[in-house]
Amino acid sequence: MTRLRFALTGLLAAVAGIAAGHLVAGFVQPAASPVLAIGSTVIDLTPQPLKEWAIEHFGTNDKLVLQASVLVVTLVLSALVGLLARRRLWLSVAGLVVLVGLAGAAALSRPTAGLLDAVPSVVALVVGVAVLVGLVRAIDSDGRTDPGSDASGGFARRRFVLGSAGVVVLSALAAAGGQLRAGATRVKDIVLPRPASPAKAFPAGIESQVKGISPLRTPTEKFYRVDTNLTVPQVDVDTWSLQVDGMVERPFTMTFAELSAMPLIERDITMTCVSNEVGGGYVGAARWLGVRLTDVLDRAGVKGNPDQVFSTAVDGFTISTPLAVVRDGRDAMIAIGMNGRQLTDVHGFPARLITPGLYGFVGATKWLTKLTLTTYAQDKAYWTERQWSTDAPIKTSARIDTPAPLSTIQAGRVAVGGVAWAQHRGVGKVEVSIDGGPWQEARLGPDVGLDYWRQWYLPWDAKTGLHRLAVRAVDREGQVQTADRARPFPNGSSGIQEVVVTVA
Ligand SMILES: Nc1nc2c(c(=O)[nH]1)N[C@H]1C(S)=C(S)[C@@H](COP(=O)(O)O)O[C@H]1N2
Ligand SMILES: [Mo]
Repeated sequence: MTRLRFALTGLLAAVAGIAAGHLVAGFVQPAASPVLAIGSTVIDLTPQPLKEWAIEHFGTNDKLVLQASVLVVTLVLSALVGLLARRRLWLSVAGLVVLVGLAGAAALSRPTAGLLDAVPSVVALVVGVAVLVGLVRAIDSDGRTDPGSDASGGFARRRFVLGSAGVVVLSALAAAGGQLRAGATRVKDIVLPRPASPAKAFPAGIESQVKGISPLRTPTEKFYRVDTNLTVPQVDVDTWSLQVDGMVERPFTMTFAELSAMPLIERDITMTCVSNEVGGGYVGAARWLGVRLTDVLDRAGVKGNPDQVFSTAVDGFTISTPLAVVRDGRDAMIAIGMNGRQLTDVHGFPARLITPGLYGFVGATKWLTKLTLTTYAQDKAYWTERQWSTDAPIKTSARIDTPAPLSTIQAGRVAVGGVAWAQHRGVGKVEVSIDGGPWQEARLGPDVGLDYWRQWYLPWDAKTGLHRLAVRAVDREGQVQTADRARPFPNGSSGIQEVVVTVA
């Protein structure tokens, strides 16, 4: 019984420490909250195959699963730390110091960490030790009382139970307070200037005719999100700046007002994540407003022979983009608007890169704050250090949105439909094969340009039974989407999506 109480004591000390740390982090630095700091470090250290496995199996929930796992492991360890107090209290306190020390080290090892990032861990330690010592005293006073004198034993037990309950309640309040506070710093509303070079008029998509097909433009709140961040950076646009340095004639720094006063272009561009599996959902199409990346680089003037644009986010995350690609005439931009509004915090407010034709991890830096002209030999970006490709054009791919995989549909005339993309080459045609039969040309939705996806559908007389639908795209240069299967690592998945449906 006392063993259980010691374990519980360790657990409660950790809960109280984590909650207090989370509360303080809400005020000083949300990302330095103990569990988040450890989680972020785990993300950075996770070996490639495990990362892929997690993204594949948990999808957008991978962050939640990670945080829950960190929490569970921490609680188990802290219960063990609590048990140490049966022998010696100082042993237990030392255990707690080690646990919290790891969180503090994790917080301080973030690329942009300052001393302030240690504060949540220090608070966590003080509160954790206080709870540990307090509850151990309560257990001890229970043990010391005369077994015959029920009254004082009951009193000590009550003290332990009440103390524990108090810790639980206060911790819940502190954790909730930290959460509220971290979410309360919202990004500021700004008015975007009009583009000097507006996008062409946007056509109506065919989603109103073909039920279940992706809309031609992805609403911002439905747009996929992929990044390494456990807390979304909340950037203050008034103090934000963009620094341009490295192999340039005239390094400079500019404010958001200066950036948005440059000539703006507006373009419809489809983004894809390299982690997208064939048929997957890490792809979205939006209208972006921004400054041509070459305009900004020209202002600094290229010096020597740099081969990459090395971009840095406010949290220290980095991305490499081949300079030759940026300068080949495509609409690579520093975007400040998405779908007619300022960027949302999850999509990189106040400014991000968009490079049409490249996967996001080599051209779409969110929360951008620095552009460095350099060489691949000199500087390695986050994913380059993890052995992903530096040259990563988006592979041609087609996706079936309807009918859904393994669904049961009514016999009769139905539409097989979806979207296909071959950014910067353009979708030439889309073909569907039913039950391994010949490739039949699908009808295409409106053309929004080379960098945008294309909706497609094929009317189909569905007959009762089990059927296998496959789709592939052909780009405008006549290149057929490859049937060779590849995993996302190191430069994007490939293969042909097949969907099995039952026709009743
Ligand atoms: N700062 C930062 N920018 C980032 C990332 C990141 O982890 N951190 N991930 C990249 C990846 S892998 C992709 S696919 C795109 C996704 O952009 P989205 O979340 O707006 O869809 O952002 C890119 N930019
Ligand atoms: Mo990505």
